[in-house]
Amino acid sequence: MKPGTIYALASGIGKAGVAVIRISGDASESIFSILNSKPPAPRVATRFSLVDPQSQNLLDQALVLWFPAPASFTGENVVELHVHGGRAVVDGVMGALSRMDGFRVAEPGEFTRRAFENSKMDLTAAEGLADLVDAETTAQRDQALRQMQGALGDMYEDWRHRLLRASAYLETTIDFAEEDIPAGLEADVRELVQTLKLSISDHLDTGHRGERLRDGVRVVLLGRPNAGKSSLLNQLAQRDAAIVSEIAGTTRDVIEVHLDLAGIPVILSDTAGIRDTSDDVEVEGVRRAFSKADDADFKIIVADPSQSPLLPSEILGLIDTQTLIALNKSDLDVGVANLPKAQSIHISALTGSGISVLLDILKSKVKERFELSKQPSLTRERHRTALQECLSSLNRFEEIPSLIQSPELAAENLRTACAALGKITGRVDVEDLLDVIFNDFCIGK
Ligand SMILES: Nc1nc2c(ncn2[C@@H]2O[C@H](COP(=O)(O)OP(=O)(O)OP(=O)(O)O)[C@@H](O)[C@H]2O)c(=O)[nH]1
Ligand SMILES: [Mg+2]
Repeated sequence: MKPGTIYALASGIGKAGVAVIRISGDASESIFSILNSKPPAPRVATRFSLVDPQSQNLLDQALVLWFPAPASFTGENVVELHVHGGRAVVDGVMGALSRMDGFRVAEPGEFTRRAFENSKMDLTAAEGLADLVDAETTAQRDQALRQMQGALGDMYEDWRHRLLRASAYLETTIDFAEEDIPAGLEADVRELVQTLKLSISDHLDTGHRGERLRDGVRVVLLGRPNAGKSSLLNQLAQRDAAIVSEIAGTTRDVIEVHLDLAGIPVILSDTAGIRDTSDDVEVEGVRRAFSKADDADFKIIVADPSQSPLLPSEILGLIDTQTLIALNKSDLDVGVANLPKAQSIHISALTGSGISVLLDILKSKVKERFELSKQPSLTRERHRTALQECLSSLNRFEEIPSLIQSPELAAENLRTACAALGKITGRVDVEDLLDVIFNDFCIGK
């Protein structure tokens, strides 16, 4: 941990009713001697006149909270100053703090890092906290809160402890004569590993639910030029985000807007109309449209019934069971023939007719696949990589023909599997293994 007592503005920058300045570290308490006071009762808001120790100018009348270590966010001595949120007040107080002995401005994330280093939270909880601050929709908030409260960390820790226990049992057999090894040990350990592998695979296989809830479900609008994709994007976003014109090939770059559908964040992309063209910029636009289609969770194909063919083969090829077809320009009343089997809705991106039906269908599709599940979902690539590492070690473990014959190799594979899980929560201490051996070990003699 980098030394020093750190301070920072914990609330947003700019004029506000109240601003909160947070101070953490051994020297936090020295604030009170400068204010010629003893620390107030812990965690009780107390009014103080904040006076600049250098100029003796009154800086503000503030509410002050004192959290003595270890019962604080960081686990260190923490002081919170709730000052009036004007620029001059905040600048004055921050300036006075900068002149205090041992005080320095906190680096980004340093309070949370200290909380982690003082075992106030594991890494997944710290990540949950970061997500909570970024959360814009209710589902994002719920998922982040759950993670911050340890739902994900507890699950990974439970898995790791089960592996540690298995590994501890195997390690002890290394010194045993074969006849002293309890019958059934090999089968028990193998069963435990198999069950755990299933849990991990299930968790990895939830269709990126947690990651999409964090980052946004990807919905992409695709279709021929002039079908009305940009008009539909503007309708759904309820603003003029993309240029609309009667010239075919207007949109070239991918245009993204963020929507909140039933609390689930959605990134809606408008793309270039798909057609064969010799215009280099448009060719690149079409390439990007196909690439977006590849990454999409849901595709909405926009079609104009007055165009023939309604959907050329390269667009028909993009349709899957989840795809919605928006038959646009319903205000023009053109008949529709030869519709593909996917779900289709009549809309008019010009008048807005049918848009709410389209939105409802999209909402229910998004909810069905991405709503917060009972089991906590995987939320980050970092976790995915570590879990895959863990699974590889467990696969290697399973290939060992006899655990009793090669206990060192078996235990080694379990240890690397544990270490991979430990990376997720930040608990990779070898002390753990010793603890398990001494506290939980009761085989044989
Ligand atoms: N009558 C009618 N015209 C529409 C409707 N939706 C879009 N248009 C018109 O169709 C033309 C093309 O609309 P855009 O939204 O630019 O179409 P696009 O699919 O984004 O086209 P590209 O960007 O060229 O691929 C514009 O003149 C729109 O005003 C509709 O529902 N009814
Ligand atoms: Mg367009």
